Amino acid sequence: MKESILALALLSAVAVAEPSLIPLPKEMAAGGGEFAFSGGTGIRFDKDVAKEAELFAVALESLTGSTPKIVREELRILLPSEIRLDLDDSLPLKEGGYMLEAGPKGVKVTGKDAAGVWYGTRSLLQLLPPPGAGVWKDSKEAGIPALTITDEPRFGWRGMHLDVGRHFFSADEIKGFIDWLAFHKFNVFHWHLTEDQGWRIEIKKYPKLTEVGAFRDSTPPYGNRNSDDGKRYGGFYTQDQIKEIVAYAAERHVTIVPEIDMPGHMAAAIAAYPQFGNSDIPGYAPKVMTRWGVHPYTLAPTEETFAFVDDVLTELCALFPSTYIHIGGDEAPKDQWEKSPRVKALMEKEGLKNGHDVQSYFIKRVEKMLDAKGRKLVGWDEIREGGLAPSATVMCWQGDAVHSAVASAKEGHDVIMAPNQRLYFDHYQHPEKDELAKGLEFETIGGFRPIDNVYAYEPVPQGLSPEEAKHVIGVQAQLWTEYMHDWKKVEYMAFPRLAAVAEIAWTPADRKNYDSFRSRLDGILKFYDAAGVNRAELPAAK
Ligand code: TNX
Repeated sequence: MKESILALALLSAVAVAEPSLIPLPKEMAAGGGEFAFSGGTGIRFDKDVAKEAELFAVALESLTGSTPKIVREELRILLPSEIRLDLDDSLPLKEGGYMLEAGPKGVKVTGKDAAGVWYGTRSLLQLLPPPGAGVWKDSKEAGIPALTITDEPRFGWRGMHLDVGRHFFSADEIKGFIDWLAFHKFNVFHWHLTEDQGWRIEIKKYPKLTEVGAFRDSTPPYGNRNSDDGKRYGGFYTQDQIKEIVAYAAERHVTIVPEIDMPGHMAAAIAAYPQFGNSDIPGYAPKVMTRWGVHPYTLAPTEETFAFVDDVLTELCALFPSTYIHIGGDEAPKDQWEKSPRVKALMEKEGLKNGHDVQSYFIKRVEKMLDAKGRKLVGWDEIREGGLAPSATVMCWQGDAVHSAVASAKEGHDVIMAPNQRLYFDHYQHPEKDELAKGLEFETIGGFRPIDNVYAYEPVPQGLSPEEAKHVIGVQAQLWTEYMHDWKKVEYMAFPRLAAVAEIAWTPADRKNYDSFRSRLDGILKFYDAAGVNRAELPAAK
């Protein structure tokens, strides 16, 4: 008897302690009673978080179906019950930290900064009954359990990447995705804007980048990666669209880190402006690529090309306020450089021994350009080739990413963990044969990465001292889209695995527990499902 009472007490403690919040907060303590949320509940806000209050009201409206009143703190307007949004920069929390106190008399979210208020309101949304719950159709009254949350992010870079080069997605699809990132407290959207198969950003000084580079003649169809569908394909974002998306993300506390991938993965740009490639080699005939994989076309390390790169970065920096600018650097074959008389002359002049030295020379030149614009360079592992540029941040992706991360951190460079073996969402989440049995459009690049394996990932590699480990500034999942021909497929590959990454990036490592995550995920799935997200199926929670 005693035992069953104890078991019951434990059960209810768990139920109170673990509402369906993803990512799980750092600390949560249950209080007594509950807050009665109703159609009359309004929002009272500090004037410095007016935008956060407005967007919270919009989110509440889309959840509950009724529009809450919002009033500025200093106005003496009485509300029947209220959620208060405040700022307190003396809170002993990291940037983005907040406290959420819910009790019978009201709910208060206090942010260390505006981001903290934003995250607090995201938690609050997840504490309410999910969309589709009966209460929102009937009484519009719901109880929020009394509790106190004290929360802050584990990592400063909580990223999600999306390749729009292989396939192009509309501005509205991008905005919708940013909403989901914000819902899970991600703060970086890494927008991979250029590829061999398509250049997707309007650059005013070089109109052919999009006139020519944004379109290809064919795409490999699902089911046969070595063939061609023969259909012209393409698209790009205008600078006006980009400005709008950047502002949309900023209001949701998401920074967009743009990537212009160079010196490799540049075939589309080189097709548009052949003079910036290695035009002095035999058989030179650049075109926008129609097959996946690694292609030989690289930028030439000439002054003319560096001026082009500088111009592109100037326009890019005017559009994207992000401190970090991603310059790619991955998979740049050295074949063309080895054949180019111009590159040979440069190597002699600069004392460069091999292709890796040329790559390092290239990246260091680009770093200086970004430096002059007050920005920081981030690039994939291969920017290590021939020696890292002095202030570069490395996005570690090869294999488990440990080798590059440990070496870079020990050299004093910041790193972001984005391992191919753990966080590549272009890999299958169910066994390949089960997926392909559903149809060719379920094809992926390969690999197997179920959500529990994603969840188990620990970003800080072993072999770093506590001081060195501080260089691990964050973690990121990647969506490479060779095998994602439309937005439905992107959603299928991203959801619900991105929820696991949100928790890896935010929640203290010692609070992580897969069974708890899986049961909380059931509540979150209701949000996805209500919005019609084409998520993957999951095994039932235990
Ligand atoms: C490697 S990761 C690439 C991408 C591909 C991806 C496919 C990286 C920096 N480069 O170009 O799309 O593999 O998984």
